[in-house]
Amino acid sequence: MRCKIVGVPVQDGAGRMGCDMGPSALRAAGLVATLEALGHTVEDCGQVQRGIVQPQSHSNTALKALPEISAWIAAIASKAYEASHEAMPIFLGGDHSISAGTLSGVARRAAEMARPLFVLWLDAHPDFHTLETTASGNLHGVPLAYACGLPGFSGCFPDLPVAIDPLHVCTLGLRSIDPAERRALNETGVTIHDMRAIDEYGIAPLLRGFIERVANANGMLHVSLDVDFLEPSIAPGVGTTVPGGATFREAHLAMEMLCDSGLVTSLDLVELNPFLDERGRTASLMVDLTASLMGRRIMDRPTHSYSGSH
Ligand code: NNH
Ligand code: MN
Ligand code: MN
Ligand code: MN
Repeated sequence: MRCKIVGVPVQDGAGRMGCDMGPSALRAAGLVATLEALGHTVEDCGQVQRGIVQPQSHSNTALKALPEISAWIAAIASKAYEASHEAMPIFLGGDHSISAGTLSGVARRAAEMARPLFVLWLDAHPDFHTLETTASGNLHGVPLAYACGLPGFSGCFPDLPVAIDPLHVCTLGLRSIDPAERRALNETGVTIHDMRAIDEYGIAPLLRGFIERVANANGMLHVSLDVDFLEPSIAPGVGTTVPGGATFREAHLAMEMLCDSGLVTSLDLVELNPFLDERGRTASLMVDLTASLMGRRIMDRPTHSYSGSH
């Protein structure tokens, strides 16, 4: 596969500083060499540059860095559209506000190709606030709502070229949902496989159901992987740890199943905060998960293809 690495050093959307070092840490953990060793052609496109910041105000006075994030989204969206031309873009965050831009850009690409865009959101949080409902004011809490066309973003964030159908969005791993997000998720019909569902049914049947929907619709699939999807004891390098996350094997299994599906067309690796990491272990885990998504496997064929005698 042809991969394009796009660094997106945004930190203003998170509550604490350090995510701007995420792209460097992912590169230092060997992302490019890892993908090349799996047989992919990799082009490192360097870092996105923020657009011009226009002064802005909003009735929600809790909002932090609205003009800066808005300028980032515009620049990221155009880069995402460009990088998704006959290549698989891998966006290195940066906090999760970058996905407002990556989703906008890849949704425009999918519309142009007349294919539906599906989104798999791997996160402890749904990031489904609007500019009105966020109480923290941290704009990494809004990108999925923006990309799905929820009201209240116009005039503040760049106009969306095309909104994503919430019925094409599946969240996996949620365990921290604010009341306003809960209401909006219920109203829009986003699929929610929260941690309880993963505990109760296992991650494989939940993910398989979504993959089948994408395949049946000939969809494109954007995967957005927030570090805090993972259990904090294995992934400490993130500002918003929530106990009870996906285990090492649950996360790898999800990536392996996505790889086997052949459906993934773009990827975000977000919320890595190298300032909070322990000797690069979270960065390395994110690279290893990307390797599983891109073809590294325990045996040289999928386990489910084994048949006959044992
Ligand atoms: N919902 C909370 C907020 O809006 C937390 C969001 N933090 C995240 N999202 N890390 O993935 O502030
Ligand atoms: Mn997130
Ligand atoms: Mn999160
Ligand atoms: Mn549909």
